[in-house]
Amino acid sequence: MSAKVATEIVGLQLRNPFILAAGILGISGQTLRRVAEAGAGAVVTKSLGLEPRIGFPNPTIVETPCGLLNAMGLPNPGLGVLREEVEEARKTNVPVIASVYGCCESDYAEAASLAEKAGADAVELNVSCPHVKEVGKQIGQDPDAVASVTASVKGRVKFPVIVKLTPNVTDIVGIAKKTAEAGADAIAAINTVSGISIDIDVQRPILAAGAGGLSGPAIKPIALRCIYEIHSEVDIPLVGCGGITTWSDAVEFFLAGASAVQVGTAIMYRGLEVFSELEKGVKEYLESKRFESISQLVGLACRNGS
Ligand code: RRO
Repeated sequence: MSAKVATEIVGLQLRNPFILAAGILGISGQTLRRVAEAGAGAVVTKSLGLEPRIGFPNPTIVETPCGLLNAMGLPNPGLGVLREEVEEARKTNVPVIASVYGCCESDYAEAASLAEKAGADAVELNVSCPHVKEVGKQIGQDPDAVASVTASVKGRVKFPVIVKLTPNVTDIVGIAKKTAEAGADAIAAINTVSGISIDIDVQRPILAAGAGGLSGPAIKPIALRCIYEIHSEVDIPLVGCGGITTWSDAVEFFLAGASAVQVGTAIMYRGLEVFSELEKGVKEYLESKRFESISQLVGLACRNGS
C-alpha cells in the first residue's frame, strides 16, 4: 500500500505537511525558492512589518547544547518587498505564507491586507516574538489582545489567517480558545521559549539584547504538550512548531493533534535535505503502520484524554 503525504490545511493544498518556519531562510524570494525546491510543502517568510526594521545589534544568536537562542529583534525590509518575493518563490508552485507583525490591531490588519495584495496564499500573525516588547509579546501574552488582532485581521482579508502563539504564558490553551473564537483559520504553536545564556568570562548575558528565544530539540516536549492540550479544546487546525528535527518528531506532532508542522532550526543541523528526509520517513511510517494518509494520525494520541 502506498501512503499519501499530500495534505490540505486552511484550504491550501500541500504536497507534504512540512512547512518552512518563519525567520529561517525566509529572507528573500530566492531563499524561499531554494527551500521549496528542496522539498518543503509550503514556506513562511521572515516576519515583515509595515516599515523596515534594523533589529538588535550583534551578538544575535548563541548555540546552546540542545538548541539555538536568538534575539534578532525582527530585522526585516518591510512589506514593500513581499510581492517580488512571492513571485520568485511561487515559481515552485509551493504555497507562500506571509508572516507579519505590528504594534496594534490596525497595524496587523494593514500588514495582512498588504500581504494579501502582494499575492501571498495565507498570512501568519506573529503575536509571539519573545523579546521584542512593543510588538508581538505584549499582544501575544494577552488573550483579549490576541483575539482583537485576529478579529480585526479577519474583518479585513479574505485569505486564510494563521495565528502563531507564544509558549511564554501560563495558559496557552485559554489564548488558543479565544483565538479560535475570534475567527482564526488555524493556530501555529509554538514560537520560541524565552531564555538567557551568560558569558562567564565577562559576567554578562551573551546576546546583546539580554534574553532571547530558544528553538531546537530542547523545546520539542514543550511544543508537543502545547499542541496536545490545544487539540483537546480547540477545533480549528493546528500547525506544530518547535524542535522538529526527525520524521519521528513530526509523527509525534501529528499524533498530538497537528495537521502540519513547521521546520526551522533543524535546517541548521541537517541542511535543506531535512525536508526530503522528513517526507520519506513519515511515508514509511504510515505504510509500516498501514495508515493511508497523515490525516488519519492527527490527534490519535489524545484519544484517552490527558
Ligand atoms: O526576530 C526575532 O528576534 C524573532 C522573532 Br520575530 C520571533 O518571532 N521569534 C524569535 O525567536 N525571534
